Order: sequence, then C-alpha cells, then structure tokens
Amino acid sequence: MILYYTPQTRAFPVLWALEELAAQYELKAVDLSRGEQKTDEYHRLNPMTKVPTLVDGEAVVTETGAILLHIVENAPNSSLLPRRGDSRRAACLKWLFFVGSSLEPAMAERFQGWTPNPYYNGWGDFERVLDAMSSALARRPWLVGELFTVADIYLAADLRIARTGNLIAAELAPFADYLHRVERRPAFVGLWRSIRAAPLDRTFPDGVSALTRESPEDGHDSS
Ligand SMILES: N[C@@H](CCC(=O)N[C@@H](CS)C(=O)NCC(=O)O)C(=O)O
Repeated sequence: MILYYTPQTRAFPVLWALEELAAQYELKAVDLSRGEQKTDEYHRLNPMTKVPTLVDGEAVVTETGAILLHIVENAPNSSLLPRRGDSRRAACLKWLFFVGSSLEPAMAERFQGWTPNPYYNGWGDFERVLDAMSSALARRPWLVGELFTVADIYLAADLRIARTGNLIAAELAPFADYLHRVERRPAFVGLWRSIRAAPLDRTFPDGVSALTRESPEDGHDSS
C-alpha cells in the first residue's frame, strides 16, 4: 500500500491506523506548500487534489473515512472494525461517518466563525456535536464500549486538533481522559516518538519519498 501523506493533515489518522495494524506500507510525501497536490500525476489519483490518498494494488482510495474503512476491512483479524454480526459494528460505522460529516464541519463552523444554522446544517451545530460525542464517551472508554476501533482513531485525531485550536478545553470531560487513553496506545506513542525524534521542516518518517523525488528522506511529522 502507498499512502500519499503530508504532515499535520488528515493523512495522520490513516498513518496511525496503519501503525495500529502493523501494516506494510510506503509513504509518499506530498508537499502542499509547493502545490504537489496539483500535479497531473496526483490529480489523476485524487481529483479533489487533497491528501490523503491510498493506493492499494489496483484500488485508489480517497476520503479519510473511506481509506480508514478500506484498510481495516482488508486487514486480517483486526479488532479495529467489529466483525459482521457483532452489534458494535453498526456503532463503529456510525462514528466513522460522523467524524467526516458532522464533527469536521462543526469544527469548521467554529474555526471560521460561521453563524450556526442547526436545523438546516447536517451537523446541527458545534454544541450538538459535542453533546453527542460527550454522551457516547461519558461512561465507556471507547466509542463502542470496551473495544478500541478505527472510529476512535479518526475521532481522536480530530479531537486533538480541536484541543490544539482551543475549540475544547484541554481538561474538558470526558474528552481529556479519552485523549489521555488514546495517547498512551503503543502505536500512537511509537509514531509520535519517531515524529519527535526526526528533523524539522519538509522531512518525513523513515522510508518516505517525496512524490516528485525518488530517494527516501529521514523525517518527522507534527500532526
Ligand atoms: N474530505 C477530505 C478532505 C481532505 C483535506 O481537506 N485535505 C487537506 C489537508 S488536511 C488538503 O489536502 N488540502 C490541500 C488543498 O486543498 O489544496 C478527506 O477527508 O480526505
């Protein structure tokens, strides 16, 4: 699998999921600041000219939620997506879609100061989204209960951005404890360590080669 990746973007939850799965993958860096997402080569893969994009054999998958679903569905014996027949699967899928269709627009509403229009907007408004997540996480460790799933990866990646951008206070319950649990996961810790240890700037984790270059660079992410 090849993940087209830019640090500090929506490519981060995909990278994190690949690490949780201990998957074999290659990263190709897309430098947004240099417009590498607009090249003909990249546009053919992702007509929205956005990261992330995943190439898995013949399949080209775009949209973060779809990529996450694709990789966990195809991973053998992964607990990140409850099996068919397990009632938690529906909840996991619900939350996976919720992040892209409700949480992200609600965050955009707050970041950009849009006037809330809760009846017409599919996400309601930021407060409603916060309440829904809060009730889900109030009495259980993960979105679907005791099982950490791919939906937690996607949600937590965005909640970390919401926390950094002061959309939610760092100590706000139940998110503070939730993010604390997330940030202790071995895959997350390992990924973060490699990100921290690496040089700054346009460099990426080991094995990453830029879209327009051939040779790997040592590197870093600060997503
Ligand atoms: N709905 C898309 C959004 C992807 C997205 O907005 N990516 C941003 C980075 S987080 C991007 O590539 N921006 C560059 C651009 O639009 O030129 C997804 O979830 O994959």
